[in-house]
Amino acid sequence: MKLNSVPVSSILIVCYYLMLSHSVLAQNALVTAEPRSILKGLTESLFINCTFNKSDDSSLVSLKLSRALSSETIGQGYEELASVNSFSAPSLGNQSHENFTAAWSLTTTGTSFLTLTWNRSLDIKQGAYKCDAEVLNITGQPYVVSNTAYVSGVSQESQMLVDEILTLREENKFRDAEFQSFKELVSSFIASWNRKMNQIQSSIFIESLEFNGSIYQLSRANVFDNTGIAKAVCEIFESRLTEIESSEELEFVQGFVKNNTDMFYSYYIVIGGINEGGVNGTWVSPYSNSPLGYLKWAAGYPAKNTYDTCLALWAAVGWDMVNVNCFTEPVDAPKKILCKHPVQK
Ligand SMILES: *[C@@H]1O[C@H](CO)[C@@H](O)[C@H](O)[C@H]1NC(C)=O
Ligand SMILES: *[C@@H]1O[C@H](CO)[C@@H](O)[C@H](O)[C@H]1NC(C)=O
Ligand SMILES: *[C@@H]1O[C@H](CO)[C@@H](O)[C@H](O)[C@H]1NC(C)=O
Ligand SMILES: *[C@@H]1O[C@H](CO)[C@@H](O)[C@H](O)[C@H]1NC(C)=O
Ligand SMILES: *[C@@H]1O[C@H](CO)[C@@H](O)[C@H](O)[C@H]1NC(C)=O
Ligand SMILES: *[C@@H]1O[C@H](CO)[C@@H](O)[C@H](O)[C@H]1NC(C)=O
Ligand SMILES: *[C@@H]1O[C@H](CO)[C@@H](O)[C@H](O)[C@H]1NC(C)=O
Ligand SMILES: *[C@@H]1O[C@H](CO)[C@@H](O)[C@H](O)[C@H]1NC(C)=O
Ligand SMILES: CC(=O)N[C@H]1CO[C@H](CO)[C@@H](O)[C@@H]1O
Repeated sequence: MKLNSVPVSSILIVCYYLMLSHSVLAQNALVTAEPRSILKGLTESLFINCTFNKSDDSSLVSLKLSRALSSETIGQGYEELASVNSFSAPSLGNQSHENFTAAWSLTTTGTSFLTLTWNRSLDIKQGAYKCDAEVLNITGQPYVVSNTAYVSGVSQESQMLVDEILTLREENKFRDAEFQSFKELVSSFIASWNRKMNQIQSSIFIESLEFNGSIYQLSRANVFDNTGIAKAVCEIFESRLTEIESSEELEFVQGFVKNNTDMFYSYYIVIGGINEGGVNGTWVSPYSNSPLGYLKWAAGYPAKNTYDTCLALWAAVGWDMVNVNCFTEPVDAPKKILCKHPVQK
């Protein structure tokens, strides 16, 4: 009996170990941006740190940082900014075009990093900054783990305030000392505001990776509310209730919600779309009021029920679209909302 139980438990331990190390690995590459929001003309430095923590079953070959500047170029590819590897000299390819300073450390144990710092406000750019760690796993197979940090502008109102200050300086209405202190006041106000918003945002939402120039935000809490409230919650974070525009987008969103909901509940994820014309009415955008361009109903939907005027993705039908009564919530089918946030303004 004892002899028999040994191999079984060893196999379980090995399986557990492989599962564990596999799931840890995906999170081993991280990229952080400081600050995450920039004020054009006022923010004076941008710090991007791409890090990789070694795990027992992998070794790091290289770290690379690249950037997609705008929503037009995101998806069409990233421009490499710098890379370092364990075999040859670092490639700081675009340093002369970019005015960044680089620092790095590649270690065989612990944390490796590649950081880039821009220290002039003119050189700082919004965009998606991607960190790629090329890794060899225990069997010597190479693969790449990636993560992306988004550096965005501030709200239009905040930027208008900044532009106003910069204009006043141009017009010499400010003495230099006055300008400096005003600038510091505004910068620190906006920075602390942004920090708060970022904290609130990450406690309210799970964020997706970028798809076609946007990220998606899935509410952590289950909401018991209607499309109007869902819209308002998205709006606070300068997002919109997700309107799905293509089958590719639906597939991405389905993958994201699948990855971030547990299997014990038959969740409804409320997305953008309303039907005010009764059971035979047209499904329209809650923003433009024009008919939705893309719909993928689950079999048997839309249900002909006067109260089911809210559009959702439903776990029980493979996350296809259903119409649902937004004002009631069966215990086993809680509702969440999905907002969509452009990476770039
Ligand atoms: C790497 O390890 C350090 C120290 O334990 C930790 O602070 C950091 O968050 C880790 N980074 C990643 C990407 O896991
Ligand atoms: C980048 O982040 C890592 C992990 O948090 C840290 O060890 C490293 O010192 C950072 N690099 C710089 C230049 O601050
Ligand atoms: C780099 O900075 C210098 C001044 O420090 C500036 O003259 C030059 O135009 C900058 N290069 C780029 C590509 O922005
Ligand atoms: C800022 O960048 C310039 C040009 O790259 C460099 O000469 C200067 O030392 C940097 N200053 C700081 C504080 O890093
Ligand atoms: C190593 O990577 C290859 C290719 O991704 C994969 O097929 C293999 O299962 C990995 N081995 C381990 C032990 O993770
Ligand atoms: C990407 O976004 C554009 C602009 O919103 C849209 O027209 C296009 O259909 C989207 N592409 C996909 C594959 O979803
Ligand atoms: C969902 O998880 C799988 C497996 O980890 C991953 O390949 C996929 O990119 C994830 N999808 C999204 C949209 O995050
Ligand atoms: C909806 O359309 C069907 C089929 O055209 C019709 O029989 C039904 O009476 C309509 N219902 C309403 C409430 O207009
Ligand atoms: C190696 C590399 O990425 N070079 C790029 C540096 O920047 C210029 C201008 O932004 C690009 O044209 C190069 O392709």
